[in-house]
Amino acid sequence: MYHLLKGFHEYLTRKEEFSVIIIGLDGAGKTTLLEKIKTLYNETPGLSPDKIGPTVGQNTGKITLPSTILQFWDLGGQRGIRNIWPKYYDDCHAVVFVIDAEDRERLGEGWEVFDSVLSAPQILEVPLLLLANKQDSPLSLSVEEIRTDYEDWYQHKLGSARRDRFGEAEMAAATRRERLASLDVMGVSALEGTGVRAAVDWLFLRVQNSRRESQKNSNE
Ligand SMILES: Nc1nc2c(ncn2[C@@H]2O[C@H](COP(=O)(O)OP(=O)(O)O)[C@@H](O)[C@H]2O)c(=O)[nH]1
Ligand SMILES: [Mg+2]
Repeated sequence: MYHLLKGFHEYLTRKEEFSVIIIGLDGAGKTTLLEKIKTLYNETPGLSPDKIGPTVGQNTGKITLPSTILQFWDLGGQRGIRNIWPKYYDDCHAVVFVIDAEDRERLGEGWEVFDSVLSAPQILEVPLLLLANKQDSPLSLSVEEIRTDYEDWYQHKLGSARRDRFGEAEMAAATRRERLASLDVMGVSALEGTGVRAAVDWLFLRVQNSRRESQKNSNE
């Protein structure tokens, strides 16, 4: 009887764990975001921004929400270590791409990398959130401007690709159009915490929904 009750209690209080990877160029604010999430959701606060150095390897953090645990992986963004991201793609339940909305000079480089994430086959079905970080800065592009900037960048790239390899670009364009149509972009300030709860709420809802989708598909 005890075991039965214990099992039932465990069933009721069971928490499902989901992995969320945080990627983007170095300096975009990924670690600041992760530490802010820890501070907002955990009893022991995360590191304060002045204690954060460049990320070598990865940082992790866990938060507990109703019946759910979100495990975050902040992966380094320097050029040499970006090639480890795909190793995490197979096991993640959501992807957060952080863009530095203040650094106009590196937006193109950011879009180049974002574009490869957008079209990575392992995560085509995985919820993807684009965060326009550093909204506290008056120099930052707004969410709308970020969206437009990416689309302009992409049209430009498509234009030059069309002249080179027509078929391949057309095919990739169809996949991307679909992905882009459902892409959510949110503005945050990892430094001040603005918009961070809204982003975590989004992740919470989306991982729950995509789990239900995959259960539905496997029952069919
Ligand atoms: N103004 C402002 N600066 C930020 C914000 N988030 C991060 N930063 C700064 O951007 C720099 C890089 O942040 P970091 O978290 O190390 O970026 P990472 O390389 O993507 O992990 C640091 O100087 C941060 O203080 C933000 O929301 N607003
Ligand atoms: Mg970092």
